[in-house]
Amino acid sequence: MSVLEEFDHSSPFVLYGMKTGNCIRAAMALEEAELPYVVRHYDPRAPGEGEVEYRRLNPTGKVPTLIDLSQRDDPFVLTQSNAIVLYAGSKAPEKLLHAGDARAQARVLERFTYFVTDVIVPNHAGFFLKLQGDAVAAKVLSDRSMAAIEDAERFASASTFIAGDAFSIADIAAVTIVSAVADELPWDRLPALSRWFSQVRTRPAFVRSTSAFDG
Ligand SMILES: N[C@@H](CCC(=O)N[C@@H](CS)C(=O)NCC(=O)O)C(=O)O
Repeated sequence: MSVLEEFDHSSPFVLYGMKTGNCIRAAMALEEAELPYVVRHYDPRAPGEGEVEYRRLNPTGKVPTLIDLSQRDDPFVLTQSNAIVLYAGSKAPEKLLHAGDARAQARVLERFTYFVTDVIVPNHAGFFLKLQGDAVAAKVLSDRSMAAIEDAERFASASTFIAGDAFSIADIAAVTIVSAVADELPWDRLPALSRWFSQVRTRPAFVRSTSAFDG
């Protein structure tokens, strides 16, 4: 029996992960898109007996991994937290992608990719360099990531949310990475971003996603 055949299909989505920013980002997207999912806790650093099975789903051994069982005979496995965010967005396009208005949707993708490429990527790369003991290179990347977050003050100054006056996947990418570095940001110089951050963190989807991997 394959790994996918073991699921009971009682919930259309299964999200493997643990309490990390990448996994919370994926969970928040499912919550915002109102896609019913169950969580399967998986810690890549202590995978235990489930590792072989898990790597059949995700050969990298990393989390998160999403399984879409909504087409009973054609399950779909998706890795990469930001791909999961986009996939969830595609299930609720008017709500999360501002679909129907080409310019508004392009703005969502612009701001989403801003946070992915200019904030999340250097943050993660800096984290791994620090683990390798290269503090100087780690700081270069961390500083770039933090500067990009500070520059997002102009997004929050111009509109209620990161990509306009309605919530979108850009806010999901942004709030999860800003939460991870919130203690290091100069909030007194970021009044609009501070207002946005407080607002998005009170969303039920954010609250539920941060506790999705507890227990
Ligand atoms: N780019 C991937 C990164 C996935 C990733 O590195 N996940 C971490 C946890 S947040 C992990 O599984 N680390 C274990 C490892 O690197 O072996 C994503 O966004 O999903």
